[in-house]
Amino acid sequence: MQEHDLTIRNGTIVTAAEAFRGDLGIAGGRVVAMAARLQASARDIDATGRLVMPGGIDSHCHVEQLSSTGVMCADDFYSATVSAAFGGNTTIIPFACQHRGNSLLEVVKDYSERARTKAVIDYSFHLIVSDPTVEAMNEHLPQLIRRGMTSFKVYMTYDRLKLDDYQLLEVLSLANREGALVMVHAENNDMIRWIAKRLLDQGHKAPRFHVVSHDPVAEAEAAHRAIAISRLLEVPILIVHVSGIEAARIIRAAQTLGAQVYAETCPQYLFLTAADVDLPGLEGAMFCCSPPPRDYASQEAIWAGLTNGTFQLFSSDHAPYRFDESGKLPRGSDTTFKEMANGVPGIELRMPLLFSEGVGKGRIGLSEFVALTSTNHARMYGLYPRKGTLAIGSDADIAIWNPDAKVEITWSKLHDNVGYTPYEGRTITGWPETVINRGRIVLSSGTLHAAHGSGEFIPRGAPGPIEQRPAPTPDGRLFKSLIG
Ligand code: DUC
Ligand code: ZN
Ligand code: ZN
Repeated sequence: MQEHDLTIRNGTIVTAAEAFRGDLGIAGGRVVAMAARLQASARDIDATGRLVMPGGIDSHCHVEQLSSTGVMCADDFYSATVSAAFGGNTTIIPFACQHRGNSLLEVVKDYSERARTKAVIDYSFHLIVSDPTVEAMNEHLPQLIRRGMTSFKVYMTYDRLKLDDYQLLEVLSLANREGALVMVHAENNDMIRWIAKRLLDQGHKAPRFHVVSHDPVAEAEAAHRAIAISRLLEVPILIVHVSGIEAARIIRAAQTLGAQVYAETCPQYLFLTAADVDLPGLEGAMFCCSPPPRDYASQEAIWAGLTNGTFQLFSSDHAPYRFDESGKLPRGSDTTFKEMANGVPGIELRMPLLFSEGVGKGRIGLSEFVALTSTNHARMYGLYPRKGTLAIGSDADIAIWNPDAKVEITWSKLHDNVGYTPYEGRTITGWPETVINRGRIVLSSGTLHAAHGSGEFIPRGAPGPIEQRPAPTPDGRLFKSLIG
């Protein structure tokens, strides 16, 4: 009989397809046995009353990244991966960000070096492409794709990052040719700029005007345009951090037409609204991200999108900036909404929040939770089946959850370097107690065991298809076309 380095017994194993009582055997960093009963190995975890799930994959987080205005994130690869691990993750995919004038090869070299000595869980990189020069397009991107960075993010907004439509066409067509996936930040730059200028001219500087300037129509228009570009080329596209009801509907409509449009949403669009940004003084800056949190109708539409198949991915968009001059408030109390660093933290709370409010409140099932937080990320970004599932031969990337643990959220219990959480004071139910990455126990019972630099870079394969669920048409035409 095969010797196991570690066994996990008596738990409920959950994958994106099923949940069943079973035991896991791990050897050489991989799952090598799954059975109703296994003998305990020398190292054995009793998972009675616990859920044994694939470790989370947070495929949208900003770590040790310089913003386009020169602000460095508050989390480096150490604090970000520790925080991610405490939130049940075993892999993160942050962004190696090209600013204009930068060589993508140099950007990746520098980013790899930063990660190598610090990460405590596995990681890969997306690229951010802001300067698609001939050299970047013809040489650097194809080379980096071959080295396993098979996805890149492009921006339709932010003056110093945005691509125009022609450039978007070029980047999508290259991605298709070379086997990569394009992630799009969809907001109309000129609409936002135009509104913001008029607000500032009239003396409206407070954080809540950030939400006013990032009107939902700006998001919906850009989503529609990005989809049109993708349809024109018949190339898949992924619209990230969808916040509003209108954008969600536009994406759903395109999916119903058969367009290869995928979408991601994030905790801030389920659990925050514009009212959170409307606080006295500058405090609302702690809740400002782009696109911004919206209203209850949008929250409901985002929940609906998680269950009806509009969204394949639930990511954090962790963008860690402290509430001080190093991040949110570069000009102290004089900072206007246009000058604040954009983004909210969420790498540790992404899964606990969704588990508590989604699974715990009956909005999504356990397997949907696993799909939205892990399996679909692995499939979408070319990590499957090595990661994102529990199967013979997969990496032993596992989070063991106590579904009954009650936790009052307070920043001092978290492990990021941000200094606050937008979810302070909420009580949630369910928390990952033990996290295992490639068979290594990264943490258990609140104690970190993993050393700096023990996480590995994981090169990724071609982006994989995810089954899209067509929307039922209200008048039954889809049904009729199927049976003649
Ligand atoms: N918006 C982004 O596009 N990126 C980081 C954070 C944010 O709010
Ligand atoms: Zn973005
Ligand atoms: Zn982001």
